[in-house]
Amino acid sequence: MDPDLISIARQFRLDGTIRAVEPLGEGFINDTFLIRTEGDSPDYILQRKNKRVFSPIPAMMDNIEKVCRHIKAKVKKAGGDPLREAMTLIPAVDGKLYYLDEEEEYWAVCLFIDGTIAYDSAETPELAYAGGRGIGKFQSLVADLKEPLTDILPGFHNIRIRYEQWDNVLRKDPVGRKAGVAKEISWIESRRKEMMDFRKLVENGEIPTRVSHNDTKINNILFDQKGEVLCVIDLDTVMNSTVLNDFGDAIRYYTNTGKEDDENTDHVSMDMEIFKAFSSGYLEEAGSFLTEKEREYLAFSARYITYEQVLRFLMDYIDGDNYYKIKSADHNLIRTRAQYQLLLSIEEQYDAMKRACLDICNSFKKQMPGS
Ligand code: GN1
Ligand code: MG
Repeated sequence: MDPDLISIARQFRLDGTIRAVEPLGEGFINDTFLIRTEGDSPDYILQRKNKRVFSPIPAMMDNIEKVCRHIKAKVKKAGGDPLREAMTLIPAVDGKLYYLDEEEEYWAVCLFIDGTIAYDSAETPELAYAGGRGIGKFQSLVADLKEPLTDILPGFHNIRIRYEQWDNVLRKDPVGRKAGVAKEISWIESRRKEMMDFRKLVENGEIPTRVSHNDTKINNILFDQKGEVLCVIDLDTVMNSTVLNDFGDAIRYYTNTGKEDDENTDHVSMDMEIFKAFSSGYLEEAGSFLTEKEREYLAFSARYITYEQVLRFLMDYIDGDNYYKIKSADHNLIRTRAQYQLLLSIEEQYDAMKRACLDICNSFKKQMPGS
């Protein structure tokens, strides 16, 4: 039965009278709605959180609240507006950060920040540059968060654990799709070693673990009318991992000249100009706290995360489409092929990407007094 969205919205401490609750956006995991209210009262975002993906949801909401509180305090100190430059969670009437309905579904609400723009692609280098600054600034804001965060998705960007899941799904082949995707499977298998080599650097601490966002698609950032980043949203995946995952995931998304699920793979490639613009913005904010090793692996992180995404889409296809929302029976396979094309393009341009990162880092060093 469809949930009664208005009565669910009424379970939260909202200002004003609810006018309507409408679907919003195209997230692959949660279901998102806009709560419109009468008159001058603020509008709100309502989400049904996906409990098959995130578990336990109450711990996830605690993570989000800790991060928001931390960012708000800093925004306030800097003279900014904490209601616009950070997400504001709205508690349920009983004070909890979520509402559990009769179907055992979890719902959460946050303030809708009006007058902002969410983009689906990085249309210009200027936008990519602003996005890079936004992610870098987010990471620096949460860098000194002392409160512990629950690992809400164990192994999320951990390729060792992804391989365990992958080997399992391949062994079971639950819907008999494996034989039809032998070529695609070989794309994954042939790159195992280089991906594990990167992962080992994280496991042995050569690449440090920090608070990171872990899902840095461009539509997880709100821009203001001037094109500056106002607020980073979609904090479900905020956890401790390498910040390179944020950089890599953003590059996977921002630089793609095609769509994530482009049926025509000729459209898909890595746009070097967008790469340079994002990296410049990112390093302007994050360059000062990244270690030498992190800077060295920036370009590789784009290979790592794009590869992981190929694996995740293909694994979900072989598994019978249990994770990502799909629009057609072969949607996950289309996504796999499009992301693989992007991976090939990144691999081709890898040396130039590494050089570009080095040049940007060096140009900042020159600007710093005393260096
Ligand atoms: C999911 O929820 P959304 O659409 O922001 C996914 C990301 C993937 C992305 C693929 C929790 O993000 O990891 O990269 O789809 N989020 C989760 O576009 O799995
Ligand atoms: Mg999202």
